[in-house]
Amino acid sequence: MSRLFLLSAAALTFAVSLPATAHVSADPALAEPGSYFRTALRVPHGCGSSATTAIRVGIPEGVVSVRPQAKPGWQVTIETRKLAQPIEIGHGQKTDTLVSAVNWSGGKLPNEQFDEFGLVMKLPNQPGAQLWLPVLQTCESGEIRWDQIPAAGQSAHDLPRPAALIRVADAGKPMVLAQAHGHNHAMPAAPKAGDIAIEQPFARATPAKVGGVFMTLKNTGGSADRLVKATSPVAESVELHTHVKDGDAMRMRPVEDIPVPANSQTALEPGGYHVMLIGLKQPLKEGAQFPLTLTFEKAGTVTIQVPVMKAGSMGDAGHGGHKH
Ligand SMILES: [Cu+2]
Repeated sequence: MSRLFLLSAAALTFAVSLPATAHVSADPALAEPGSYFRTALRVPHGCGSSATTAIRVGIPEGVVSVRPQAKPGWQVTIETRKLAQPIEIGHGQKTDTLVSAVNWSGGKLPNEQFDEFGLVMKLPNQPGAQLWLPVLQTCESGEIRWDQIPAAGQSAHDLPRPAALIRVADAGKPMVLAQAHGHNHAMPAAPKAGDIAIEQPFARATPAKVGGVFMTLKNTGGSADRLVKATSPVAESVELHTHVKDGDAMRMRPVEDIPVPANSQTALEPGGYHVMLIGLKQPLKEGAQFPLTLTFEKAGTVTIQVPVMKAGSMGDAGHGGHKH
């Protein structure tokens, strides 16, 4: 279900942002510092009139984790490089091997069609950084090297074959930045976005790849609002879910938003509305906490710290019925 979501979002983006210049490009191209960033490389045409048969994407310095998207009809292979010294890759983990390039090969993308090659990457915590991904496009006849990087004072628009660019956003999300450094464990007493207080957030410890987050959203303002989006660096994607009765079972279903009426409150609780973490990078361990960024339609965005409680804590109604 989450994959369908991503596909439809990508299609939507495509409709509004097909570039006039038909270069290989990353979309989306703007990322949060230190985030697990999902993007796709769009290949808009072949080499001359020849079909594309392979794409090789170079992974820039500072990217410490890469997961390519599987693609029907294409083989995915990964090239790695060994580091002299192991480095921290977040969540207390270290590695001495990094992905240096990802290859998709064996497919056939006609010149008249475009396609996208998806990646999830853990980006460096460097606000304002520009990450250039050189792309080698191989065709049935010939190849194109999208590997040009603008020099100082030069624009990528002036280059005939620019590398794909990912921009790391400027600072402005201090909680997420602090978490990425691993030193900030302060939890603000009652984080608020505008008139909405986020009370008693918690997640439950789980060894699984998915986890629910619960809280109470208290709206002290005179106008109705809606939670429209949640993101977290600990998961590949985050969805807003509710539970619906399906025969005797409770099943989860993604929702577009979670309403918070004026002068009222909405509980996100087991068996009801919740925030769903999908593709957890690490098991959620009791006693840990992680940042979660909530965006409300009117009240704006706030980043909270979510403590991880014991598995099954505070009522366990419904989550046993989760189907993913
Ligand atoms: Cu769920």
